Amino acid sequence: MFSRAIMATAVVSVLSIPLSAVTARAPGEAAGATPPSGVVAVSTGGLRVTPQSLAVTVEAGRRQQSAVQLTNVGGSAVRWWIADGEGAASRPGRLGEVQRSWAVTGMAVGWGIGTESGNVWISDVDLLRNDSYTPDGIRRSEGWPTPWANINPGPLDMAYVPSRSLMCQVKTGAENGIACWDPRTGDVRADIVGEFAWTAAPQRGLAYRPDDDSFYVGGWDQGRIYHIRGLGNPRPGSVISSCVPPDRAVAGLGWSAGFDRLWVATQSPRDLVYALDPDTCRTLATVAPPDADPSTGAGLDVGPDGSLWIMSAGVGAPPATSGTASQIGSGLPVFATAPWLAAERSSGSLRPGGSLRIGIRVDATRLAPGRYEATLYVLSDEEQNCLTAVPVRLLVRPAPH
Ligand SMILES: [Ca+2]
Repeated sequence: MFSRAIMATAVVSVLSIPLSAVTARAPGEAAGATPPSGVVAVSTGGLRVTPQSLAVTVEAGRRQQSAVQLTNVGGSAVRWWIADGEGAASRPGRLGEVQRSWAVTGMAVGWGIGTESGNVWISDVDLLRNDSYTPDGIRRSEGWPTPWANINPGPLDMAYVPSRSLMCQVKTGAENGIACWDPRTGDVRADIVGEFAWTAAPQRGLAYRPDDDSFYVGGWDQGRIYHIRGLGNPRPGSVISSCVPPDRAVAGLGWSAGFDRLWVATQSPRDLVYALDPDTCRTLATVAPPDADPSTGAGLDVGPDGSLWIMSAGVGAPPATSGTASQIGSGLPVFATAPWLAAERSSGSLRPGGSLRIGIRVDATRLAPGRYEATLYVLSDEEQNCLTAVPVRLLVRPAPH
């Protein structure tokens, strides 16, 4: 019967939180089945997430309610975010963990960076070119001049638009704007120019946000980050909102989907990289680049695995360096939302000792009978980015005839 449709593996909480709403039996298991050994709770710093996994059974065409419990067992307040992703957990690199770092070869002054189809594109602001590299820094043959970019500053930060297979890039000079080019030919296929608050001055950093086809653009001339409409909108480039980041020396921008974080590289004495709330520019995390050179922060991109690609710009003068590209962990996974799963709240904060039950909705109204897998990601700001992944297994049973 429907009233017995939800079942999950029993999980014990050390806090004696009533888990009746989220603990039940998997199909075929006896009541009160022993939980997996060692499974008590998952902790990310001070934030404990229970249960450690959810198993739900529901009849096709039905909805079901489950829940997770967040408890702050640490000594200070934590902010948290929760999101659902399809499939098994994607494990990101730890924030700031250096995965790759290489000197850019064959360039004068490497500056902007963007990734697509396994290529790492880097712009040369002195030779006015974009060239492609393997993720390990081997220069590939694909590379194109940028006659549309004026010298000083030249072609700057990049952001790939997957739906159009175009690399978009900040251009400055006679016309401040964005040029979008075909990585296979170098030809500009679209651009965004016009009279906007952000085209009144040169910009540096560019990020693309696929869920609403928009860009973020910003630079140190204005010290402001603009959220602007993308190419598929009636008025590309028009401003949706803007905010002022904690360090106004904006050089590069990147976007992490799922948890909606805007990454900002700065060209400052410390060259810090910030994760910001995209609506308010509030700082959510910071990370220092792997190189110690001051005031070389430049382009930034979020790679297909969620990691950050950052450029330390070449200096161009003796002893010349053409720049360093580094891939570092963001602490954030890459995932697509699970259409049948939803948390009732997406973010909040918890004081020490505080506890919160978050309803989880499972919707099988559009699912065929079968097994489905998803993950609930709970992120907290303890030690900046702490992630807990809660696997969700769903069995959809045929509706009774
Ligand atoms: Ca970028």
